Amino acid sequence: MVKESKAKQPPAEGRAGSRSDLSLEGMRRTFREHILYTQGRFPEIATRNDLYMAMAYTVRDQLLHRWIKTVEQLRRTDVRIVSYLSAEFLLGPHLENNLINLGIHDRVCRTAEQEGFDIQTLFEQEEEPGLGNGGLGRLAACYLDSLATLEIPAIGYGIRYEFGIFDQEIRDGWQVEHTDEWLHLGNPWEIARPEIFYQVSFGGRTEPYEDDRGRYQVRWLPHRTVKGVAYDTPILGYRVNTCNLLRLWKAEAIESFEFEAFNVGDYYGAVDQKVFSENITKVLYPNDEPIQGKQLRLEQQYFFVSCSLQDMLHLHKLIDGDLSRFSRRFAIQLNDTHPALSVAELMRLLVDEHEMDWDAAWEITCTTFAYTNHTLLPEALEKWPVDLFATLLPRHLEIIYEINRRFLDEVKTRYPGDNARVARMSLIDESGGRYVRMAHLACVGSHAVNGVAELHTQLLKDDVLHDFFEMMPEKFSNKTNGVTPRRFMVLSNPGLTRLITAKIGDDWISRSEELRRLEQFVDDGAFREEWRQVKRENKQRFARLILERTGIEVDPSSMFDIQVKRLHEYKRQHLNVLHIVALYNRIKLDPACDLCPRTFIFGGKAAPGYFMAKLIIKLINSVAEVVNRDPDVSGRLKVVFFPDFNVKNAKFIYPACDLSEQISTAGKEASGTGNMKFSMNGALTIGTLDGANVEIREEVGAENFFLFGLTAEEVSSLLKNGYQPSAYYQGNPELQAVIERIRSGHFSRGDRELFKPLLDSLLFHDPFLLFADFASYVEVQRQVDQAYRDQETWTRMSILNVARMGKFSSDRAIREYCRDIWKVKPVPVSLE
Ligand code: F58
Repeated sequence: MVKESKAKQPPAEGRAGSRSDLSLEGMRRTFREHILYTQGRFPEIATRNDLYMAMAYTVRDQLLHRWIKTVEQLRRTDVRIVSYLSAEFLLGPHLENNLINLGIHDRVCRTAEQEGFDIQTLFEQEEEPGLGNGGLGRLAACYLDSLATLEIPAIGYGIRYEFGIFDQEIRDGWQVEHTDEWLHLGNPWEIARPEIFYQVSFGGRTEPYEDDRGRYQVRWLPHRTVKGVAYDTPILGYRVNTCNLLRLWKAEAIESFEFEAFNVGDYYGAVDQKVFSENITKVLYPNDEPIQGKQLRLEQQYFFVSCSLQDMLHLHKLIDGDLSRFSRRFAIQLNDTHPALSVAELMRLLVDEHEMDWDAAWEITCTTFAYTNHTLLPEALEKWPVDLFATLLPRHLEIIYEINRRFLDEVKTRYPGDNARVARMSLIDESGGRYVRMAHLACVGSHAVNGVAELHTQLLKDDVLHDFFEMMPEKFSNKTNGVTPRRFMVLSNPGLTRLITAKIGDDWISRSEELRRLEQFVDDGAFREEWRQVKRENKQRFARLILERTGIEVDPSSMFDIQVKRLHEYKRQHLNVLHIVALYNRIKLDPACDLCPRTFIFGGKAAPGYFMAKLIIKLINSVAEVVNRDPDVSGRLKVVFFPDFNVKNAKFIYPACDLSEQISTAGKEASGTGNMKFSMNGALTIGTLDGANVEIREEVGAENFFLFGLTAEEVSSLLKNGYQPSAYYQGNPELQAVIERIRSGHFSRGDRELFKPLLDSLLFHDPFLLFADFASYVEVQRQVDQAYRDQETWTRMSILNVARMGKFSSDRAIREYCRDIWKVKPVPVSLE
């Protein structure tokens, strides 16, 4: 793995003999002590989990040592702290990542090997905290890594779900969901803080009163109150001493039992109250689109927002005391609209609880918050029924009405007589039922609003948030997403990391622009051969895992063509399937036809209630079953659905890829981040001009990217002018044959009904324009097939992809947020 350059290593600090001793001997001793005194085990009978736990505690000691130093440094400096509010953090396993960031990964692995100790099985033992659905949650995790690496004081705030994203099993080709019991063997990375808790109330009514200064005030008389308890996870930066916190909230009953109810004999009523409270943080909603109107989801959002803001106010009071300076202490980023209630809650805390004037409170609120939008799908914009709001958060609804009243006054002044605009911009949607529009609340209550890729930001300005952009253009900016090279290169792809580091040193790990220096080796044949060797080994490693998890044997010398991401019609996994069936048809027509051997690999979870997405999984598996067994295919095509795609097994997938499928309908994918992870690991992309694909292509060069399909503009005008999928269908015999092959029941044991809903949707609606893009996709896939035959050229393209992907490090993204939005600077931490 990475060679640890002495210069970059923080000093081997820590008092000898103490738990912060980072020497091998010191860590060995701490490890033995944790087996005995933390796990309470005799080493001879320690289980694999005991060993993993002891190892994790040994590493955590190192993190906490650095966290203490970070806090001490913050106490000495008057700095602004970034507070990243997100309903999801998809962290992935901690152990190996922390070893890398501590700079001791290779040393620990080498020593373990010498002592005959299989450290890989310890890494395997860790259950990942799957506290997120997909891109948005994983982005939050990458940003925490970069914040710490850039030595920015920061706190992540979120929800400690007892059950994260479900585990996926494939049974008879269908997705089956299992509860994610990530906490069942304990979580050594978190520190429970039973003494850090806040009360959060729900329901009831409000009541006006006059305060002692004769001012109009409102008090909220809630119906019920729960307690939020803090659980902290230390987040260490890469080879720096900054160790920030991720603070997740767990809901508990205020008292274990309501004693009054208990005493009058209502034992079950009392227990109900406890169960009711704890329900709030029981489970992550497994949808990658919002579920509108689910009360528990709104409770989750308010619960974590309220705990987090109360915590920030508490911390601020400890350090400063003057609330008017709150926004100088905290820069709060809203990760999508899930925490947008913060705007109303901060106003409530300042105005009702701290008796601040509305205008002063509003000024603080707007200077504190910034909002990131992550979607372009209009149906994915969150809105909550006003009735539900009134029942659950009556005071917040009043505050939102007041914010709206003042805001719409401004709109009316700016655009006199433009009633349509007022209706469009209102925080309340009254176009059919009444709803609170969370994106509008976030826009109005923030000083900065950003999209996550250039194209996405442009479409926000032109379309989704056009009125807001027109009225306050200065708020809008773009912050193209990035991913952390620590997890997605160093940890996932040790072979490539070693090869790159041998050529250009290891600075690129925290200065990703340095990767450009690889370009000078692109003409070096020996280097290209080493590059291919790394890819070969990664493919062999993944092939073994595929065999273990699916029973399917794949050929590592075939092209690995991979699409892993949440299942969604706009992401068009089924377009990929149509192409596979087209190739299959060609083979059936001409068994000798010349095709470059390919292994098509899919992975991703479908929302449990999303019928079409689940049917697409079934289709992939059905096609796989037939294609993989057909003797005519004779190994030229293989199709695999790799089950339970998550952060833990992603490390085997990205590095093994030759061709990355980023084929969403243009204008639908806000950014995508998987596209970055693949390209950084030397895969070439076949993709549309959507999300960050546009910028990836710009960076790596059009000649190193397989582009196909309509542009966002073409998509939108086609839809506007009445798109007819049948026109494309009639004009394309190959497409007809593909559809006919599926319709005939060839992949469903003669069942012509099974895939009918999917085919009908395509033939009669095709909202994501698969038919319109089919011909172009198939043609570019033909070019891919040709290109892969020339391995020398392919390798050049692969090297250039990696060399030119520096922009897509989350370090770059976080630097931009720091400079343009949060106005914060690094605060180095020393261990002295
Ligand atoms: C994703 N959104 C975007 N939402 O789809 C993707 O293009 C982008 O790269 C990524 O955010 C990061 O910016 C996304 O993952 C969710 O999962 C939400 C979960 C909660 C319900 C609503 C969707």
